[in-house]
Amino acid sequence: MPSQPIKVYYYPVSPPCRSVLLTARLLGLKVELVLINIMEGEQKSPEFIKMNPQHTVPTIDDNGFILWESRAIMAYLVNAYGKDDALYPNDPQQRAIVDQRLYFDFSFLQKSLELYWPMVNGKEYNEEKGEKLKEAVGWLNSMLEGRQFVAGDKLSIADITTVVTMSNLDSFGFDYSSYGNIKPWFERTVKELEPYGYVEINKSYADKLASMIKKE
Ligand SMILES: N[C@@H](CCC(=O)N[C@@H](CS)C(=O)NCC(=O)O)C(=O)O
Repeated sequence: MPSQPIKVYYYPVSPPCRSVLLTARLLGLKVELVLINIMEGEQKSPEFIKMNPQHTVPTIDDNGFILWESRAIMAYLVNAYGKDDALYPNDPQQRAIVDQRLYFDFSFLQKSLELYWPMVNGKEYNEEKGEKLKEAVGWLNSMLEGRQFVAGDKLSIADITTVVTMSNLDSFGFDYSSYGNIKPWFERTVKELEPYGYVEINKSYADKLASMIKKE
């Protein structure tokens, strides 16, 4: 365990922040939360830029070790503090599948925010982006064939990022009922994460993000 609590610079509505907080909870890590109100531009302060020139949350400070990019942070936390490698396996091939799912979520599924975020600012639903998203959700559905979790039979950090993305979609009203493998995986993953603050850390803020869109 770290000698001092790890500082997590975060904004609660931010999906990647939610993924990091869920991972920290699963690992039983003590964290010191530092709220950065990105809606007020606090991430552009000289102090924050000095630490993270890319000015993004989440960013962590683990006793002087600074890291940003949620998926890199999640992998680091498991590598450094996991009691075992269950969430991010050491086996090269198993880890490669987890990495593939992490990159898939980052490159395709999570792009869904490019569909929904402009709607917060009053833009129309974009059909072309909507079709691309449906295709990506279809790929996720195929990857889940014969698997309990996205990368195999155990929960991994790839399930955490993916469930955060998919919960946003769920709250936005995306209908994934026709993708037969997704609902059971989603429910299974939520059940695993519920004892670790799933509703408080993730679901409530996915709903909040969606309400920002519906308000427009
Ligand atoms: N790929 C990054 C995305 C980080 C990111 O873009 N965070 C947003 C909030 S969701 C942010 O900090 N925006 C403020 C800014 O870019 O100035 C991750 O997964 O950590």
